[in-house]
Amino acid sequence: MAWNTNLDELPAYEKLKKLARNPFDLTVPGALSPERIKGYKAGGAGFDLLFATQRIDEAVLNGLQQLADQSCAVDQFLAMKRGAVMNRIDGYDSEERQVLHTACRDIFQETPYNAEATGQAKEELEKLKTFLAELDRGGVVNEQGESFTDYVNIGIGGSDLGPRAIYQALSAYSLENRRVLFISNVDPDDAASVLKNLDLARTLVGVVSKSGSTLETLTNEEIVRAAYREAGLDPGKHFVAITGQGSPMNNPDRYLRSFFMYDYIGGRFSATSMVGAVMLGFALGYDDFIKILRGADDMDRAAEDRDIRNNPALLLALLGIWNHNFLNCETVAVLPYSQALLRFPAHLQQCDMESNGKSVNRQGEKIPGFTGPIVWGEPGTNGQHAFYQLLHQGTTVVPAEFIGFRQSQRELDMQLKGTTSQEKLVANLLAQSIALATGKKDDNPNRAFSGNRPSSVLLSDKLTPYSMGALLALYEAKIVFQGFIWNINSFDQEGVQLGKVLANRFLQQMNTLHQAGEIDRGKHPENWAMLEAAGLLPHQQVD
Ligand code: G6Q
Repeated sequence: MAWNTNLDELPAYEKLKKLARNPFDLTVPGALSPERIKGYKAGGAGFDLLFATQRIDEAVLNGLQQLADQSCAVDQFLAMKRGAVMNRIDGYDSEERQVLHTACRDIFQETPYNAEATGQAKEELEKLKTFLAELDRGGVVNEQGESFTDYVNIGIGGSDLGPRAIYQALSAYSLENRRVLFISNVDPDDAASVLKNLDLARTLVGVVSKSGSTLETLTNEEIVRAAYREAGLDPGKHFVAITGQGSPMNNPDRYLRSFFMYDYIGGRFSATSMVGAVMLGFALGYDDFIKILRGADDMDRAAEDRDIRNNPALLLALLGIWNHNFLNCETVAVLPYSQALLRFPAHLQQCDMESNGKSVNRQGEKIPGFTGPIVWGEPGTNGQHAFYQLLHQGTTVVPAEFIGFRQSQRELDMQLKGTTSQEKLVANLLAQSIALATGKKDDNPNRAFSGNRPSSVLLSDKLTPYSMGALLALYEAKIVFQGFIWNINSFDQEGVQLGKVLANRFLQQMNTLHQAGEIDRGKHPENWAMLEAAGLLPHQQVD
């Protein structure tokens, strides 16, 4: 089959459509047999994917394998790794870029897939290694000769979500006396709350913006620079830039150090580039950051396996397509049974929905079926005491992706009533997966559970820098595989660009108000009307 074929034109599509009329019934007594649970297990890079609780059987699995083969999913993934221009729409003005986030971690082999991009990644890593070593041995210190203990990350979207999720996930591994805080929102209270109780003198500020022109980030940078000047400190001795080469922020005179990421790395896929590296290197140390890259690289390699049973990212992508396009489930819940993964669903909301929330294919034609689902989630067991009611008994079926670990990260745990807290956590995860699948009959309709609510379970030994890297890469690969199979461009974000333009238009109008200039009500009258309705026009200017 050729690339660039719509899902519904692949031969396996019709076959799967037929199978979807009568999907595997998980509620039949004995359906979730020990053999099924044992047999429906895939793995790679330290993760097991248990998928017996999906509404599939061998025929569906074969169909999904065919879907992967016919859409050339793995070939497209390999082409992406080698540097094909994947970020494009044929015949229309588009970004026309390579997609090479995998090159950031393809640093362990002698012959990387894309030597140029991996060479650039290695160069930046060397710069970072030197900088972190200087911080450690007191070569880079503040004006008083003291070491830096805090780091403020200023960035938004891809320059915030992934790195922040990873930092939170791995805070158990933080170096002593190192703390990271984040400012992302243009809401002035975000910056204010971080600046409160912060010892600016001992803080490094990482300003992260690939474009170097994002309103929120530039505004917050100026707020923090002003705080430094007010405190009598030189921002040039505290501020570090992480940006695209050639961006307006590429001005080393204003920064203590500048680190670069490149055009071919999309913001939401940039956590393993310098975008995440500088902050995570500060917090965890260089070696632990490299372990994140190792885990990601191992998962990137597992994603090359053509057998879906050996490729957890591809299998997760296909199960998602089965639930979404064939069983018509519109959302997917990502439910980490790990408090440290608190922000991981937020990262996935961006990475998945910004990538696959598209309506036209790679030829610019309207897509006939569904593309990306709505992605959401919260850690368990907290979620169980909240929205799981709807997962079990709501009128909408929400497929779930559970993520769990056999061991906790920290030492503190104890046996209570015969089990540790970690065991209680994992037991809850497994119990939920089974209960959603099998349901429960009851004469009281309010206490009956319909079952047949699909889920998968991703399990690893422990949430470490290595497994965090692997988990990140697993979801990145899942998202790009789905995009390939839907024949969409997962790598642009016109909807986000639109937001930037719209905000600027409003801001120009509000600026006119500040300047007490002429208001041209004929231009974007809807904006003026909204400002007025929102009570944001000064009285004298309301006619
Ligand atoms: C990610 C998006 C978007 C981007 C932010 C920040 O893929 O493009 O979330 O990361 O808008 O952009 P900058 O890094 O350029 O400031």
